[in-house]
Amino acid sequence: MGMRLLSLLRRRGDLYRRPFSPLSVLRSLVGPSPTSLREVPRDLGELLISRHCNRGMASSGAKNVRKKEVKKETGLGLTNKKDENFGEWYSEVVVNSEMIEYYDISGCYILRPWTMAIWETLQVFFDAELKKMNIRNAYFPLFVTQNVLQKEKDHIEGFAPEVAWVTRSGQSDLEVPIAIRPTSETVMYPYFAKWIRGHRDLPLKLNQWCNVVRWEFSHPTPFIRSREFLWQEGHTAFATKEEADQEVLEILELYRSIYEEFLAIPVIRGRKSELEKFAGGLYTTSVEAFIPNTGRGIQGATSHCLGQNFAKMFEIGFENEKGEKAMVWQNSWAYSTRTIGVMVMVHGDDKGLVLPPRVAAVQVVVVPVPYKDADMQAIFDACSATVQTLRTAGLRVDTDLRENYSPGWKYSHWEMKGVPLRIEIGPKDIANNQVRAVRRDNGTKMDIPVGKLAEQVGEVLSSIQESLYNTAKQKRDDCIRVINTWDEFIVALNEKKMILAPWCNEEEVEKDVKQRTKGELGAAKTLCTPFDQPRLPEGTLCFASGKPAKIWTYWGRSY
Ligand code: 87F
Repeated sequence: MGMRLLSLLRRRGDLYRRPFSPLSVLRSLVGPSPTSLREVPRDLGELLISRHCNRGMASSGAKNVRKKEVKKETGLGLTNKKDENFGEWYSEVVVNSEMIEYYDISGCYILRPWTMAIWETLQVFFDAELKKMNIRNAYFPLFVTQNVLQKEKDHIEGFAPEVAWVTRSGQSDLEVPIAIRPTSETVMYPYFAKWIRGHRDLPLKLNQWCNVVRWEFSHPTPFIRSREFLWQEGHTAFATKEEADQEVLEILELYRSIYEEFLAIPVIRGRKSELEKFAGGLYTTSVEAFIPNTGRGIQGATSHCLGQNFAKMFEIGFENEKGEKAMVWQNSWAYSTRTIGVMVMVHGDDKGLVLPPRVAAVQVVVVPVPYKDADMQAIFDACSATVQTLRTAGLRVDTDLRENYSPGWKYSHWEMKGVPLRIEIGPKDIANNQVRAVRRDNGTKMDIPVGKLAEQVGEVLSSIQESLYNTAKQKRDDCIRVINTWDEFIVALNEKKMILAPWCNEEEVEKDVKQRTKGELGAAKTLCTPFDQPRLPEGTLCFASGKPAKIWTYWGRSY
């Protein structure tokens, strides 16, 4: 295990270190005794600890000590199965894993520390990459006046119902209502116009990390469709279209990294159709993921070239090197907390969340497994030493020494929270100078010699990261259908597939496909035209119009 792999899995800061809890209670209940080897199956561990507690308490003679009794496994598992009731399963997972708490305003959710740790990991990566590109952070206000917002009225029109307004302060109505930003073009661009004068002021490349509000009316879903969400929005201005074009793709590549390298989710990079692009821009590129269980595509992040549309609207002009007046070329791009929802949907299973090691707040959890007559002090010492060794190697490790929960309960708890690797330490492990490691993704168990802890745990985490990606890619690829005719298209759509089809690239035809596939589950639309285009044999016809096909495009239902 090279340092490279370790540093890949390392997260900046040690947010999740906790001091060890006092062991005295358990120690006094179980008492030091000669090590008994693992003669009892691990699953019985919790029964044993429960018995020990009772015995210890009985001998202590104090009635109120009984309260320390080990909790039974109640209410820990999921009641819904991923393959049977996906929507309910998802809601249950995000809550039971302690990522989300529901809030009393529909479409608004509390993002708990388990979620924020993931968001912060993505932020640290992306922010560092932006700095390499000389893109600087700024912060613009949350509010925007009606006047400025409407400056953009051509494209805002379609979005207008989603804009939330502040109309009152205390008991008095505001003279003019103030909008809450749904995105910040109108907030920022008047100042771009002010700050950009000559070619020396270009490029102007800003990013902001913030929240935005879109008052959605369709069914809210944590992370995926919420009325307030966190994102970064990048807004840049260049002297030339070439520079803008290049940045669009550089940013898209970072979005690909976030999905594929951090969240272990395969995505397709491509261009949006005219109908699906950001109406205010010139062209839109995106990374598209797919959720096999629902058969829906999901736009993972977008990187737009705005062309000169906004420059004209907001009069963002400059004097070029020849002393002539020119308009800037602009881009805007964003990814949001939706990324985390996609991760839950793609990797989660019937035991709960499954976290890719690179984003997990806790990559390894160490659980002591007390057995009858075991030397508890030795077990706890081994747990502490394991934590120490792995933390020194740069991994994010926690230990669960709570004395009022059984090992079995802890296993379920950390499985629900998706911790990639569990290390169990019992008497037999101590006798053999090893630990038992259990993978969250596939349940594989292995014994790791103490002397090779850092090295082997690092390797296992890398292997989990890789295998999550490969499994997700296999499942995604199994859902892709390449079709040529309308009949094949309908069959594939009914089978909830992501469909790669030869298309004439005409807006009217896409509208027609939408119309013809309208139904309870929603209409089919284009997801993207992949940059990676298969060969299009001469004479290939559009699956929907029968006209000559120009491109291969992904179609499907989507979020
Ligand atoms: C909702 C209400 C008002 C999306 C909205 O993608 C306006 C809008 O402009 C709106 N929903 N959009 C498009 C956002 C475009 C663009 N903004 C900067 C991005 C990336 C970040």
